[in-house]
Amino acid sequence: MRYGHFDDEQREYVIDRPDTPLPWINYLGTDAYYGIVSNTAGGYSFYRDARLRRLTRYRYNNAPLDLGGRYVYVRDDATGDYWSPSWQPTPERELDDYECRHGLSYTRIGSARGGIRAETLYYAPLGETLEVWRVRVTNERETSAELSLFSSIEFCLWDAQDDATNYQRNFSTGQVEVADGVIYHKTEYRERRDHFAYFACSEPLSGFDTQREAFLGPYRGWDRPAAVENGAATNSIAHGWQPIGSHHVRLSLAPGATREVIFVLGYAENPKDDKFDPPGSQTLNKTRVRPLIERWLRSEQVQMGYEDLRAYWDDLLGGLNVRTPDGDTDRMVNVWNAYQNLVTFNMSRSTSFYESGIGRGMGFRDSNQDLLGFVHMVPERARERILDIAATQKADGGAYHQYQPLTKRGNNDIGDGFNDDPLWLILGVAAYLKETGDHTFLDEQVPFDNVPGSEVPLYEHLRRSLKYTLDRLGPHGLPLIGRADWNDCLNLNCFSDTPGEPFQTTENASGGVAESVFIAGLFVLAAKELAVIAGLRGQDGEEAVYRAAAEKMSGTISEHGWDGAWFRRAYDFHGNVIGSGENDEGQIFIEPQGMCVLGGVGLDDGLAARALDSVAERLATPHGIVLQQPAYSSYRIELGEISSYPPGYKENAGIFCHTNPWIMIAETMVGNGDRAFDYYKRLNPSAREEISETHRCEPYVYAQMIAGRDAPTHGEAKNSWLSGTAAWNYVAITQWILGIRPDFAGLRIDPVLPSGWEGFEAVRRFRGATYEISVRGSGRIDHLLVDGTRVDGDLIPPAAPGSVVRVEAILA
Ligand code: BGC
Ligand code: IFM
Repeated sequence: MRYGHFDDEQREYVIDRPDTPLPWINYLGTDAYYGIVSNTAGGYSFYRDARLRRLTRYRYNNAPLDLGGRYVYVRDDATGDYWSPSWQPTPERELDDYECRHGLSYTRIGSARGGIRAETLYYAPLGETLEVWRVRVTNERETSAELSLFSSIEFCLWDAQDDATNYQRNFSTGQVEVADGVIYHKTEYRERRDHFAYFACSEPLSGFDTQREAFLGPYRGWDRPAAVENGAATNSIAHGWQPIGSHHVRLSLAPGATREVIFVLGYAENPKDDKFDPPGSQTLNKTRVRPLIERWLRSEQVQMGYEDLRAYWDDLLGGLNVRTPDGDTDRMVNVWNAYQNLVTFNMSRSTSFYESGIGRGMGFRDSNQDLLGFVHMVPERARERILDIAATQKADGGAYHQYQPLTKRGNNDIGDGFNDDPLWLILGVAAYLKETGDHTFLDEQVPFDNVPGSEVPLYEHLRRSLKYTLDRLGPHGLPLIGRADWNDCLNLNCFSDTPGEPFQTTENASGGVAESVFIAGLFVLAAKELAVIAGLRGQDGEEAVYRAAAEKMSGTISEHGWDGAWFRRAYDFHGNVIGSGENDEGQIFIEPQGMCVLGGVGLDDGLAARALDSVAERLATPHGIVLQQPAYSSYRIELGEISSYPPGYKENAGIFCHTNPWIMIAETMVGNGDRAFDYYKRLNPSAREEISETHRCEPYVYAQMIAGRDAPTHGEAKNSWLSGTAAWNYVAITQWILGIRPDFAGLRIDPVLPSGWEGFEAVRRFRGATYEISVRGSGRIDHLLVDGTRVDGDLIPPAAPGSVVRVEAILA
């Protein structure tokens, strides 16, 4: 069952009923001002930091779900009937029709009731720290209509964590000011004088409200605000309690007439030496923002801003466009997967329907992987991101697990000891180099732990990343896992002497001897990449050392990491094997099967193919590949958080979508295009649209997790949007199945297609040139025709920037 459809031409997902199984959200903003918006206008806005600069309030895990947002109410002043065109927060008021269009950084929600149609376009203009709501109201009746329109938002008192907990203080701090129809939210302004919010309307007001209780009425909810019911705002001024913003506008509409009303919600920051607002003045000087507000309340400006936003996305999505025999592939690659990659870049793991905006770290590991999905669209931003990440690395090569987006400093709360972290930096940098060819990047001076004076070339950071692993090998010669590796919940050095006690991260977690086969595979991959990089820098001695280290680790994996039919997962604190036929549960894990093969382990001796067969036999389900089997049926202190999840969820045998593309890529490496593509389609959100009542999350983006076969809700997705799943699925389909793969020496075309395909077309921007690619035939690459000239193999050397290159790839 579907709840909408894709409008491929407009690049919109069109939701045609409001009661989606879960809120289906979208993102506003592209740079500093951001928001989430659901299909019923739920959500909130913030400036840069979703915790410290939250503009509007949102209550997570509310009942009903997703209540609180950017609501508009329409009231028929002749009858007193009122409703919200976005369905929420007045779901009892039936709509005659409804449509929500989520586009790229904008959302439009509209509906009709009793012959009055209202539609709101929400977006945040490029380069501004504000959002606009353009409401269009049309009278579709044969008689004229006297209407009232009410806007509404609830202000957050900036720090979202404090806002949700510190009522003894916060019920007394709220302050607003209303001038010329603009509502200013100035809580915190008394002491800081450096930021405030404004909420403005294009039309003359009949009234306004800024105190929630005055607007809603005592003990009433957003479903029946007293001001709306009475058809009259109360001109309330908030003193403490819950400041809100609501404008009341009256509209008189002749039959067939449409009126446009624009609302602008924005954030303003005063410079330190502000001449407008000297300390001591209690009235906000509006001089700075007035002209900006005037500009964005104008219809032509709003239209222009919308067109600019569309052009911005045209340009970004121009990095890669494909036309294949499969519509779900085209739609995800060309629009939605690429869009999700950039959203993930902007948000990291901060803000979604599942991420509350309060846990503020940017992951060292996560950010390096996110980069794989957007480096071709915004290479210069990827460059900046890598420098930020690398500057948090410690001198011993170790990493803080997270860093803060505002200060860009390592985060001490979570600390370090996730021993896979440093290796991801090598993969992130390699991806940037392959995309751009910008090898001077490696000479960029980057500090350790942001300590001034500790700067060394970025290349030195990569060396230390590798050394970090080599300095930490365990009893089998495999890398020590530390607190955890990619699988945050595999806490093998966590134990308790008291049976039945909840797991804890012990003091000696990073000192324990548990080892990870996954990190071993990742090491082989990273060491090989660094060897190539060293070679390109003319450091041949080092190149040989890294190759030898990769080979040695490969050997160790074959010796101690092979279980007979698949790769083992780990050894625990006590030296017991994990992910082996010897175990009663958790016999086979997906991660090492993917990562060892990505590192090239077992490609020559058949182990890789055997491991992948085991994945197909033991882990694959129609909804994707589960993380491990059999699921842990009870909590096991010696394994940590993984077994705290009920069977089939999250790391305990859920379909952890992030890992599936590793298997897809591995399948292409052993030449199995059918299996690779089959796995790809099992997860492809567009291909799952048909089963939306089972999948439940948005059909236009990937979710982190789909419940595994041990779960009663097998097939149900959770945690959509912010996950490494987006980047890796994009890499799997574009670089390995379609095979358009940037490499150090140029662009490779090496498809491993499902049988039945006879090629596809693609346009790829690469290092400033445009490649128009046409792949023909089936089988593996035989030769290329580059502008008509035959090239044996799969590598197109980089062309002059600005040129357009015609490439025919002949498979045989
Ligand atoms: C949490 C896990 C969660 C993982 C991914 C970890 O830090 O402990 O519960 O699955 O992050 O979000
Ligand atoms: O690898 C992690 C990631 O860093 C955060 N989300 C969960 C994954 C698996 O535990």
